[in-house]
Amino acid sequence: MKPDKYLKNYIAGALVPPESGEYLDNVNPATGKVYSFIPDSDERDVQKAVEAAAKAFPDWSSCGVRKRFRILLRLADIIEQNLEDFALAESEDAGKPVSMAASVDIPRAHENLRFFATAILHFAAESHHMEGEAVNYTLRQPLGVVGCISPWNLPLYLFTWKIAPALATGNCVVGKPSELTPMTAYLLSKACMEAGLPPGVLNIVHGLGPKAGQAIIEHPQVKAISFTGGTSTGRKIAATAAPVFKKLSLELGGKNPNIIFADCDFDQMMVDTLRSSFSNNGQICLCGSRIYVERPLYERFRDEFVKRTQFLKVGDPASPMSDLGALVSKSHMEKVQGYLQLAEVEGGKILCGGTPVEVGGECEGGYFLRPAIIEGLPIECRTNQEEIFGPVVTIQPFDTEEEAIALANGVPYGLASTVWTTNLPRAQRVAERIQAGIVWINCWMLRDLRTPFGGVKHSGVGREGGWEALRFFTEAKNVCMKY
Ligand code: TXE
Repeated sequence: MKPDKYLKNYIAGALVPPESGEYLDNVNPATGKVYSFIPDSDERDVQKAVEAAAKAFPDWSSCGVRKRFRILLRLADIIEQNLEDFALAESEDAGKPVSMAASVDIPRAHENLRFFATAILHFAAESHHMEGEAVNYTLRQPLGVVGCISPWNLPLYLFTWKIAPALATGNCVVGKPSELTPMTAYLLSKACMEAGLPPGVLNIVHGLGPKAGQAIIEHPQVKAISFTGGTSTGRKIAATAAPVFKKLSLELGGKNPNIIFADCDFDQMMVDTLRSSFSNNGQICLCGSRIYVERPLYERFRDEFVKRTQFLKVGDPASPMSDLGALVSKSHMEKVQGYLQLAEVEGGKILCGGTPVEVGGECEGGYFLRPAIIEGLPIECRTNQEEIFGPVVTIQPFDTEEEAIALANGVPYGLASTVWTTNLPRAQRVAERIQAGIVWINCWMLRDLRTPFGGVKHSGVGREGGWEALRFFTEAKNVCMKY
């Protein structure tokens, strides 16, 4: 299943060009060169996609869970059978190492489909008995046409995380992947055709957020929006969708704390802290970007962390030797570099990294940056308050549990957090008090797809994962029957 030079929208079961006839450049971030073109779709394409979805809805929503289960499993199998092509496409589009796309992104995409395909077989609603008088039962009905909008950092992983529960519950979807990383969603449309997904059940419209994305949000027939992306985009989406009472699930930014106590398992903590800091160049909403270390361990931690970070190989995403590839775009790289300059203005000391890497060869024009560690910044400075979303972390010592919790909670975000200690009562005390949707104790990014996933404060509204996602994509209707 190979990428094409000119991508097409997937509407009503067919690959079609955009109504405008216009295309946007698609850049390979590892080379800085345009390598394909994506539809510059607008409200006319979205209208067609919504019409196709609305037409498909009566059959899809009433065909029974077993049929939906079988088709979604077939789709998962096709992705798995074409893992190499999908991984290469993801790497070329997003700049991440092929090894990462092949071991994390694409396997998780087919797992998402399998997880929700099977979950729907076990999904049940409640009943409430009023003794001697009546019984209430709850119907969980699909919403109709829903919108799924996903970002560039984990393209197919997050796109399937949304569309799988939406489709499993019987909705029809108009989806839009990020304009920066459209290729695996395009391959997914080919896979849907091969899997026999009925026309219109899933429609994929490519294009810019403020144009194609906004048209999906605004469309009166789109009943719910599931969005992952930046907090300011989430705010715009909420401002459009809330006044017309659309259901909203918003997974937004993070500024996640890692709290490391001196009694932790040092070796395991170091391995996972390196991962939580720099996996995918820090471009994962779950990455820890503020690291707080109990003072007796601080210097040992700092020296070892700097040493291991300097050892990370930044290079050609196609090479199996590369730990880190390119950042997703030129403008994102400039944003991250801007934060590094700001950190110095704010009085921070860059202990390592932060400089561009000349990879050379094919990758001469790519957006490569050495991972950076910054020391000496207070919690209230912008570097510690704003989401950078790059290979940049700050480190700081703390003296008491109370202080660590105050630091962890001292930002507007609240997505994920990590606590390292062998003192389990303390771990649980801290977990209770951290303002975040996710707390990892002595691990990072260990994911069970049944668990609720999402953030508090400016990190979002609602939860994905497990039953939460199936509930989001259905409307509860209580039926009360007197006897
Ligand atoms: O994301 P956007 P951007 C953070 C990260 C990053 C910042 C901005 O800090 O630097 O956000 O990144 C679509 N109506 N995260 O600007 O714009 C867009 O086309 C409807 C964190 O690249 O939020 C894309 O499909 N849709 C994050 C999706 O929204 C709109 C992952 C996300 O893009 C739209 C990505 C609109 N008005 C960035 N405007 C995470 N939490 O994982 C844009 N879009």
